[in-house]
Amino acid sequence: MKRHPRPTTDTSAAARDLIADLRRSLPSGALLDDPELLATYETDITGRYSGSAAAVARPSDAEQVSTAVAACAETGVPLVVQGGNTGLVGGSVPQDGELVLSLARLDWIGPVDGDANQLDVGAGATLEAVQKAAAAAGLRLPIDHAARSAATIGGMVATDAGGALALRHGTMRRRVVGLETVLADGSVVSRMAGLLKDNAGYDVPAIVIGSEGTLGAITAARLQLEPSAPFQITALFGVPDLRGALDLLRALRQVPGLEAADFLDAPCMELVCDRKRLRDPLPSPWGVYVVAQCAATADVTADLATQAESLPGPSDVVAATDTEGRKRLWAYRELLNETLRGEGVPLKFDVGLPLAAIPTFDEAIRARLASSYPDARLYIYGHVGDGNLHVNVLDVDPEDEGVDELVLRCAAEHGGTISAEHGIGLAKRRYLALCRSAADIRAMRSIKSALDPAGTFAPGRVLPDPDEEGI
Ligand code: 2HG
Ligand code: ZN
Repeated sequence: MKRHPRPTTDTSAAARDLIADLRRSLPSGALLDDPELLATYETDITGRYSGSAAAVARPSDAEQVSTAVAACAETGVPLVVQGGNTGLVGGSVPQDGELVLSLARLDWIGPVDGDANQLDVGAGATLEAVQKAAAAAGLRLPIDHAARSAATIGGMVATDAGGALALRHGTMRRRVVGLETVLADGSVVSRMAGLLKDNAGYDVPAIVIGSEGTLGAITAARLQLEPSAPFQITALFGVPDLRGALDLLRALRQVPGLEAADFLDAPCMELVCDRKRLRDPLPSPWGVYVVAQCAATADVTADLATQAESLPGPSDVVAATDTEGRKRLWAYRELLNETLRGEGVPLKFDVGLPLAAIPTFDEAIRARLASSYPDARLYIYGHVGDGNLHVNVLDVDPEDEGVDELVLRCAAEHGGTISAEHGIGLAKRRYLALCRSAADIRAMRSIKSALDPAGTFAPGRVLPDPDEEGI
């Protein structure tokens, strides 16, 4: 079934009015409408989702964002907020001639507040730039993922991004102690004081975080940093299967400072080694590889070794404490995303499961996919420590929604969520009811219509259309 046809460019009168209005009200260079320049904003990183934009607005401060949002509300042209365009669920790809509101130019990074260990940043600052700013002050932003050089803080807050360190440090939500948001009427809600205790009224920022650009445009955030740990160790383990990985996780929880436990299955390891010309990490092959990391105030190598020896089943391990060595071990896991993109258009799923259900989910998904799509290639990896599995399916028609339903239904049947950290976007909105009750979805609709009654922000994302055949 084709669900994401590429619409023709919208030349409607409303779009023309909007473009004329924005030309008048934004500084020159802040509006792009040359079709060639629009192309990179119109397709996502995987190539699965694309659409057409009326134009791209590139404001450089919150006031200009407010101007652009108000112009959209006035002319009735919807908009989609875009950060680094690294999303995987079609959430920030324009549809049917929407305005792309690119916040990439809001890339300022303030000075570190050394009293509170907090940092103000613009929505367009990349994760990597903010990590570097924190490090320069002897601190750390403990959130990380492989798209760090392009993903922006605004996008990560909007999707409540997770990543490898969520096991100990939580998702983006836990880092945000202040937020500035432009709402659909152009008004700006600014809560940037960074107060750790502040319960005056409803927590508007808490609702905006994770709303995937459907409730407002995040223009700035105040982030909580942490002291950096003097000792870090990364270990790559081989274990027979996911049950072995869970045994390992249980043991690793005894090691001080455990902050990440990612994994990749054997086909992932074979593929990444082959395509990226990496040496096998361990002398013999294993069914599952776990990349774990501890950050502590003292050397925990001995604790790690003790726990590794205590495992009930066979295992092997290689570890590094120096930066280069640790990077080399993470490379097996981190290079997977681009490796898979190099194989075609991967169908990507980002499910979350109760830890105990991981092995049975894994068995079920392999069996169901093999029976319905015998030619499909399946790669499973992700963050075993927090139950977040990235299921990637290759060699199937990217327009075939049957795979989506099969994977997401399987996650829901195992007590999980259809979206752990990538969001719902366009990709999964039809399936929201698999893991959210009717009452829950009704409450979400009420919030959406209260904050954005005209549907200016990202229509059709997250919430299923009431008239769409949902699941
Ligand atoms: C990761 O954990 C990211 O590497 C991206 O969440 C996963 O591309 C993916 O499927
Ligand atoms: Zn991930």
